[in-house]
Amino acid sequence: MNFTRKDFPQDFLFGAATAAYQIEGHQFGGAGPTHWDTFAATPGNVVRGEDGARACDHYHRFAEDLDLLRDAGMDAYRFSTSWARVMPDGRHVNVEGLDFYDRLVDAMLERGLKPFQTLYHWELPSALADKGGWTNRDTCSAFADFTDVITDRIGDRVHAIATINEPWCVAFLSHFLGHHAPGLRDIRATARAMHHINLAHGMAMTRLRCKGINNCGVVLNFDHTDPLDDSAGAASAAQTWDAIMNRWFVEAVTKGTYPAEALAGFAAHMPDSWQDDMAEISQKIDFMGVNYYTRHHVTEDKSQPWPHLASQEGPGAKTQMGWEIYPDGLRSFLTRLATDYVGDLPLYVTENGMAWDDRVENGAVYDPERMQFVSDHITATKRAIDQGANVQGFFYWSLLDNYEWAFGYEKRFGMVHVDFDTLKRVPKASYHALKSAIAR
Ligand code: IFM
Repeated sequence: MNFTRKDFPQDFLFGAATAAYQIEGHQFGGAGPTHWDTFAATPGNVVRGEDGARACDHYHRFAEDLDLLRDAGMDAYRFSTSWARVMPDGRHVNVEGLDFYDRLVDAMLERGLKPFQTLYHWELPSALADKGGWTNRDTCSAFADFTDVITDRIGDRVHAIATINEPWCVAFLSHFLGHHAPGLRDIRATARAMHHINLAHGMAMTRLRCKGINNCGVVLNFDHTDPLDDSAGAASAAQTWDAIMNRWFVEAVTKGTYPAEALAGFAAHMPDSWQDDMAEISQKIDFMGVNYYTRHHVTEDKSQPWPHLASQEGPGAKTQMGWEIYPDGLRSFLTRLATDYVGDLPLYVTENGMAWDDRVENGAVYDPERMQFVSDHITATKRAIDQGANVQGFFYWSLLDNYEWAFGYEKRFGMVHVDFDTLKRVPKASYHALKSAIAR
């Protein structure tokens, strides 16, 4: 790797991230059904119809997984707490679920890892999905109730709490593009979900503040967007895409507004009196999490209804996901956020990583592509800090190979290889390289 810990400010945190449904094993510990279980059980949605029933069995193997983080010299662990595990029907508490997160957080602290909790990383309880999920405003208050329940149990020991992971994926990817649960392709449902997921963030923040909890924020995903060519149509399509994907959430949370280019399509479908929610949505946060993976080239497509655009991957080298590797996009977002939206508010790179078709050979995994990727993105983060962005940490996605949503177990993002038959963990070469780079 082309950096060491000494290149970063003294308190800069290095860590890795995961999410509950992707690793825990949802058939254990009394967790309730989620909309991802039903999405996966519907033919055509997920590669081989795979779901998170067993995943990495982290539910039983979390001690071994946390040892891996500690042994790598990591400072922090970003994890999520499953709503459907804690409240299987979205309303009533499953004590076994709370006990699990209690043990998990204590085990992090025993290993000197700072717990970075995410409240919602996508496993919506089916009982709430049945009532319209994120298209229904009531889901926001149910989420605030879940926030109370889980915070009353572990809020005294977590270092930081993010409300929602990647609201764009929860809303647009899942209700407009149909790639994630609930798999809708409906602009009205999308507009409602785009607003309600922000409101859920705001209501959860209100509950956290009522309890006097600090170090709370939200995790947004950003996609570097360039026009495909020099035409005016491509320029305007890129602006529209940037508004839907990158600006909708950050503008709402930091300024209490939605970008005009996105409202041009969504306004007619928004819930009544949505403007009245913007103050709660834009209340003060303590940090912003930034998830960054790739860039897109965008062009106009007038043959399609709004947003009249088509997007394609940029020309550079691609990961196993087919995503272009473009490290400077991370520098660019971190500095853009500091300049245009958050000023000196602490930023964390809460996800960055790549999938590759990794194989175990002679008991080891050699992944030079990932070593380069991580090195280049952490160096891009350093450049953003040098240019004035207040970035305080970097979390690799992901600690383990895991359930990659609609791609099932096919795409391997982990720094640790998981054999999904035996569940054996094998740290990859990138794990060892990062460990050397961040050794104190
Ligand atoms: O696996 C996902 C994660 O759940 C959210 N951010 C992107 C990752 C890679 O697709």
